[in-house]
Amino acid sequence: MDTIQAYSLMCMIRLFEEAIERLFLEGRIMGTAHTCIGQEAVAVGTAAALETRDAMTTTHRGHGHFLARGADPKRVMAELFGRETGYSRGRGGSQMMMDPSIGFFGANGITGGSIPFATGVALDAKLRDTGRVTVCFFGDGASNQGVFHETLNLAALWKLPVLFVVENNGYAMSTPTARGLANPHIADRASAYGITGVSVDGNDFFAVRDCVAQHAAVCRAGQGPVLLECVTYRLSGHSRGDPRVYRSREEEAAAWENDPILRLETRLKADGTLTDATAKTLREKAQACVDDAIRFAESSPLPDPASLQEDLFA
Ligand SMILES: Cc1ncc(C[n+]2csc(CCOP(=O)(O)OP(=O)(O)O)c2C)c(N)n1
Ligand SMILES: [Mg+2]
Repeated sequence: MDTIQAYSLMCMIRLFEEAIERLFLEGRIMGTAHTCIGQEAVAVGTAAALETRDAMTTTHRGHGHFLARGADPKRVMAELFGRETGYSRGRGGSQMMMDPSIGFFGANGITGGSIPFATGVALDAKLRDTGRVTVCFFGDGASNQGVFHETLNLAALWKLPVLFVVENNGYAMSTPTARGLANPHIADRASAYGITGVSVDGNDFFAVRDCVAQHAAVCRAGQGPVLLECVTYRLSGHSRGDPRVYRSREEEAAAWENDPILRLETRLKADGTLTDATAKTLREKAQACVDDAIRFAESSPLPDPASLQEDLFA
């Protein structure tokens, strides 16, 4: 993935998420969703550093990770619309999408739920010696779950090829990290398990990409897991309809100054990779891709009620 592709992908993810927030307000999609506006550089920077054979797992805030990994925006949107053409045939919605064919082993509505799951994928890679690295995304809130500590201990003990990527986006629902973490530097927790912990500017596409590439190589070389903290900011509310009463509009305005897309665009223009005109064209293409996805989803059939008991595991 070159930097122009990365920029296009980040724009598409942003526009996809903005569309979802709008579609909820208009009552065109149901249920709930958590958007990743402001965190696009983590998703795309990570995806840009991985190989085809690698794997990813995500959280409740996972559309960006999935799209960055190569998911079809049409099928992601169709899943949000509850249509048969969606990734889970319209039965799961926002937090229930996966596609093993692109090494994407799913989202998880349980805070911290993906941490042991990703580690299982990494155990499989180690036992079968596939050279696959698994990236496990989770949030600052999830890093307070017991399962985070249990899993890091085991992954470190067994030297599993898993890159734990914690997106420290400033909040767990309405709780700011300063009120939820005794030590706000999540990367420091790595030392408890004798593994490397690194903190990186999660709004800098290049920093994320290079850091993931460097530490994925460590995992791939059999030297065990690494904990990578990407410091970012959740520009969106926690989930749809969040009035964001727990933070000020001034704080948000300051965070928008650090918008990862704006930063990448400024950098690419400064080094001559991108012009105003090309940026405009790329954004228009990204918007067309999202509009196509909405059209595809809305024109897709709802699941047949007679198929309700298919694909059930109980
Ligand atoms: C086991 C469990 N506890 C609580 C919740 C409710 N919940 C959903 S998202 C969330 C906050 C997660 O915060 P963080 O891990 O920082 O992720 P972010 O939402 O910031 O991406 C909580 C507590 C849940 N889904 N699962
Ligand atoms: Mg968080």
